[in-house]
This record gives sequence, structure tokens and C-alpha cells, in this order.
Amino acid sequence: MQRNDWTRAEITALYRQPFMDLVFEAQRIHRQNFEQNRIQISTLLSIKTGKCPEDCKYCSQSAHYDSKLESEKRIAVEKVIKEAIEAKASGSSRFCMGAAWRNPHERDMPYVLQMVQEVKALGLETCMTLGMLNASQAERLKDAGLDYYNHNLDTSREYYQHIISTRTFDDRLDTLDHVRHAGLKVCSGGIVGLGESQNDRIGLLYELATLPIHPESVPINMLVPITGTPLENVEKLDVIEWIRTIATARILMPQSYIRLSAGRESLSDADQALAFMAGANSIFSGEKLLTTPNAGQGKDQALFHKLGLKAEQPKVNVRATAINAMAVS
Ligand code: SAM
Ligand code: DTB
Ligand code: SF4
Repeated sequence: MQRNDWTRAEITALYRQPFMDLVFEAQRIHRQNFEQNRIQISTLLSIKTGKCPEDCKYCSQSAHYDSKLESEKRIAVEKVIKEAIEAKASGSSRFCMGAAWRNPHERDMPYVLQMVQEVKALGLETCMTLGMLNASQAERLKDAGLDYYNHNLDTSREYYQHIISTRTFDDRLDTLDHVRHAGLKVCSGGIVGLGESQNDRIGLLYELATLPIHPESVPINMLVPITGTPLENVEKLDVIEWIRTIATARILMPQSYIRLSAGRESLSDADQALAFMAGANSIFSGEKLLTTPNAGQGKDQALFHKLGLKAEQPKVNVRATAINAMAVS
């Protein structure tokens, strides 16, 4: 059962309880709702990189900072399809395409819609993250076959203004509303290690867990410090706080996939094992996230082997199976 009426006091009490009790409870709830030892794997691809007009203080792609990132215009749909085929072959069940836009322009819509149709036809779940959407754009993406839309709340309502000034927290909620009303699945989470307080992490969890419907997917990013951005020298967050955030998310949103997103490169196998114990059940695989390095496939295979974890199989897509069968006949 989903609860959407969590209070901040309840969440604070959950988050601050003795660590072992928190992780134990999160794993208990995890096993009631998901098959144990199964991890969903997604692959990310940047379809337009850098020169973003937004000023998110953590981001390598913001045009406001000199991160030395090489920008790239929209990449060809054929190149995206090639990457998607490789992602599927290496065990991914979902392919996420991200663009450094404030929002997609109308001239970008035919490009992204074609991409969704073609990736979906490969039998992969599709996800996009393109910035803010209006209602009509969300509906057209849904009609093209998009499964998930990623748009993060990032941090608490109070801390948000210290991190981004070019769009508001309520702008983000509006996009999530359009995505939900279009019938798309919602992927929304946040980023920790921005220099926020524990209360801000609790505030982020409060916002996510009190949405009218919980996001189906909740990415928890750990800051990857980027040289040239205002957060390049921020103090690294204690890993225990990252685990507490994950475990509390699992308890508050029992049926959501909790994804270990950015930052795994800086975490040990033991840290990640503890995160899975705390109820995380999804990762991004591959050598690269959008612009920063990720634990490569070999490392992840070794980790899965060590921990006895298995990849969740892609959901069968009847139309895609038929198309693939035609392609090989
Ligand atoms: N431009 C789109 C947007 O902001 O909605 C989509 C891509 S954006 C890179 C997606 C998310 O990645 C951000 O909301 C943030 O949580 C995360 N992210 C970006 N840069 C990061 C970094 N340096 N470290 C950790 N997470 C990061
Ligand atoms: C999300 O929450 N994390 C992913 C995905 N959604 C798009 C992005 C992580 C980006 C990390 C920094 C980079 O590689 O540029
Ligand atoms: Fe642009 Fe997204 Fe980076 Fe913000 S997080 S600067 S919106 S690419």
C-alpha cells in the first residue's frame, strides 16, 4: 500500500533511528515488495551535451560555468540506436536518453519522437530526460512509446534556491504533473552531497513521498564534483548519510525502484552492498553516465557475482519481439 501523507516528523524519526534498525526495516520492506537479489539495469546516453542555459551548481553541462566539457550538438538517431542495441546486448532493460536543454523546443520534437519509437521497437524500456515539458509534449512522448520521464526534484524546497536559480521548485513539480497526467511513468529523485543539511535530505524525501503518486523510479545521485563548477570543493558526504537516504526512501516508497545513480565510481563494493541491503534495486551500467565516468560493466559483473545479484530481465514487448523476429527471418 502507498502512503502519501507522511509527515516530516515521521520521516525524521525514520531517518534518524539507529542505523542497523533502519537498514533492517528497509530490507524487510524491500523483500515484501520485490524479488530479493534482483537489480534493474539501465543505460544512459547523452543525446545533446553541454551549453545548457540552466545554472545547476553541480552540473558539468551548465553554460554558466567553465567545466572544460566538450559540447556536442544533437547526435544522429542511428547512433542512438546502435548504442541502444549494445546496451540491450550487455543486459540493460531500460535505455535513458538525456539532453542538456532547459526544455525541448518544438523543432526538437520530431527528433526525440522518432528516437523513442525506434528504441522501443528494439524491446527496451525507454526513458528520457530533456528538462521541463509542457502537457502536449508529455502526451506526444507517451504516444510515441516513451515509458519513463526523468525529472528530479534534486533537493529540499528550502535548499533548492541555493543550487538552481533559473527555474523554480514549482516548475519542476509542474513538469512532473504533466508527465503523470500523460500516463508516463515518473522517474524523480535527487542529489546528495551538495553541502545540504540532513534536514534537507529529509525534506527531499518528504517531497517525493508526498507526491500524489510515488515516482515509479527514484534515482539517488551522489555529487560527482566537477572542476569549474561552484560545488567543485564541497566536502564529501559521509557514506552512512547516503545509505540512510536510500533506506528511508525504500521505507517511504515501498514499491518504487530506488536507483544508485551518479557517484558509484567513488564508492567501494562494500558501500554499494550496503546500499543494496538498504533497498536499492537499480543501477546505471556502462563506462559513462552523461558526461562523467561510471563503474564499467566488468566491475559491475564482478560485483554482482560477488554478491549473488542478478539483472532483472527486460519486460517482454510483444510488438518489439515481432519486429525483431521479422528482422532475422
Ligand atoms: N537536463 C535535464 C534535467 O536537468 O532535468 C536532464 C539531465 S540532468 C544531468 C539529470 C540529473 O543528473 C540532475 O537532476 C542531477 O540530479 C544529476 N546530476 C547532474 N550532474 C551531476 C553531478 N555532477 N553529480 C551527481 N549528479 C548529477
Ligand atoms: C539521474 O538522476 N541521474 C542520471 C540521470 N538521472 C539522467 C544522470 C547522472 C549524471 C551525472 C553527471 C554526468 O555524467 O554528467
Ligand atoms: Fe542543464 Fe540538466 Fe545540467 Fe541543470 S542538470 S545544467 S538542466 S543539463
